[in-house]
Amino acid sequence: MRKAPTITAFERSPDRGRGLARDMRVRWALEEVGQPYDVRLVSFDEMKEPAHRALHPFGQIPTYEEGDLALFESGAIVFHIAERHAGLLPDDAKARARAIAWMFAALNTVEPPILDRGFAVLMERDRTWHQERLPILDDRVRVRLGELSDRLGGADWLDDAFSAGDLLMVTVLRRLSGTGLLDEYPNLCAYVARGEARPAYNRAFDAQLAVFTGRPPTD
Ligand SMILES: N[C@@H](CCC(=O)N[C@@H](CS)C(=O)NCC(=O)O)C(=O)O
Repeated sequence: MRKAPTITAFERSPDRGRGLARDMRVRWALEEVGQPYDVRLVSFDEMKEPAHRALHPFGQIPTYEEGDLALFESGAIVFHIAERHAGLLPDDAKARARAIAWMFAALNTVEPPILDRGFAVLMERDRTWHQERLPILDDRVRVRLGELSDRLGGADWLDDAFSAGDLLMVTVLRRLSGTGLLDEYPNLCAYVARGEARPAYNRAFDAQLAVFTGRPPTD
């Protein structure tokens, strides 16, 4: 029998397992396709050691090991899972290409301004210019949220059926929780809530949280 893939996740997470660390994307994708997986928890020190860097050149999580294949980058891992299993990418070639475009859009167009803002709040809060800069960063996030909101309109998902593009986009938008920015776009809030309501999302969330509560996830 083929061994289940192994992913890495934080032993200690800044959000205490509330679904923001990027192993959540990989867990969710694996749950969507019904692929069992093992998790190896790593400390911040271990992530920077040669053994982990052999898997992840930037010394981060998540990684993904399946037989002799080792992958890093959450987007590449989700794409690999979506290619290997049914359920995360449409069969129709054009719809599939569009879903892949949304995966890139989530990580390459929507996530960067959200990360810039998050990084500023985390690391630059004490700088004299922080309060002056924050509204600029907020507005950069708003530009992308407004555009995404316009495109989504009243649809449930970005391109017809739920796909890996939605999975990544929802996890990216969730990084705004607590900022109030997403609340300005009711259709995006509803979109995120739809993602969070998926059974696979909940199984992944519970499994990540269980690392920190010590309580096993309930199925
Ligand atoms: N682009 C990478 C980013 C990976 C990343 O930033 N991982 C974070 C956890 S969500 C991490 O390991 N942070 C610790 C560090 O960079 O030292 C991906 O999508 O996988």
